[in-house]
Amino acid sequence: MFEQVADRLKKAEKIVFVTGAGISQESGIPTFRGKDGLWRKYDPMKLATIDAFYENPKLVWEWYDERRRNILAANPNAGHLSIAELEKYKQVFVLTQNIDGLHQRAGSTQVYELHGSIITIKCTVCDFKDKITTGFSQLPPLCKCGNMLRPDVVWFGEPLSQGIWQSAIEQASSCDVMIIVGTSLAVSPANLLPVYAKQNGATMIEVNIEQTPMSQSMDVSLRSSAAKTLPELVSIVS
Ligand code: BJW
Ligand code: ZN
Repeated sequence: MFEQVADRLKKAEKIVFVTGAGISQESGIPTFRGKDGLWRKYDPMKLATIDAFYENPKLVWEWYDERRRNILAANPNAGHLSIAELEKYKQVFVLTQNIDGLHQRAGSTQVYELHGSIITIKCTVCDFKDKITTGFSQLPPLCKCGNMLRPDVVWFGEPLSQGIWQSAIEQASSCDVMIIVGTSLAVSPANLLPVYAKQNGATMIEVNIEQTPMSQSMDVSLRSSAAKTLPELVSIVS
């Protein structure tokens, strides 16, 4: 079975990755639902919704600011780096649920951030949006217009950016191989992307230390860590 997949990987023109928190776990960034996952310690409804933000903006900001500092101190791992390296040989697109920017820092050039970015802030009222280059003198930080700034991430109940979502569907629907890495596929609509690829006849590969709801639909499921497995997969085509 693996040989057949290796052959399709070699012949593929376009490879699309769908990535989640698991790919950054080996960079020291915690996942959400795993053993040491963030949602085991914190209630997502108190930290990752717009209602929670308006109820306690300082608490939500303190949580994001601490995560932002951890993320900025982290480095891309062998998983991120090998996806970037694959661009030397194939057309590669990365559809990521991660907000950590590690794919871009690893050198990937075609990255769609489905759930936004922790490096960017936006105003809750006006159109202001910017990358954060320094720390904040107060939390929550305020916009020049006087209203609160918030992290530019997608919270529960919020729609994904329409443009990014449409592009993600297009890439998923037109790839030869989809490689799904380190996501529990618990969150919609991102968990539909493998369905689009499968419906269009893509070869499906999963890299995850645990089973997921889509494992049965895969051509091959590799039960091993992203930083160990992705370099091995990329070496097949290089
Ligand atoms: C390894 C590894 C290693 C570990 N190597 N593998 C009921 C009520 C309210 C809402 C809903 C509801 N039912 C459905 C919804 C919709 C909701 C949803 O899906 N909820 C479900 C959880 C039930 N979705 C939404 O609300 C989305 N918006 C939406 O649907 O809009 C519709 C709409 C239309 C019109 C008007 C209004 C709305 C938005 C979802 C936003 C998700 N946001 C978060 C947090 C924000 C960003 C942040 O702070 O970081 O995004 S939640 C969190 O989950 C984060 C992640 O991107 C996302 C996905 O998690 P991921 O990446 O899969 O991580 P884990 O931890 O789940 O899995 C890690 C995996 O890695 C595991 O499988 C491990 O085994 C593996 N692993 N180490 C390889 N080393
Ligand atoms: Zn403003």
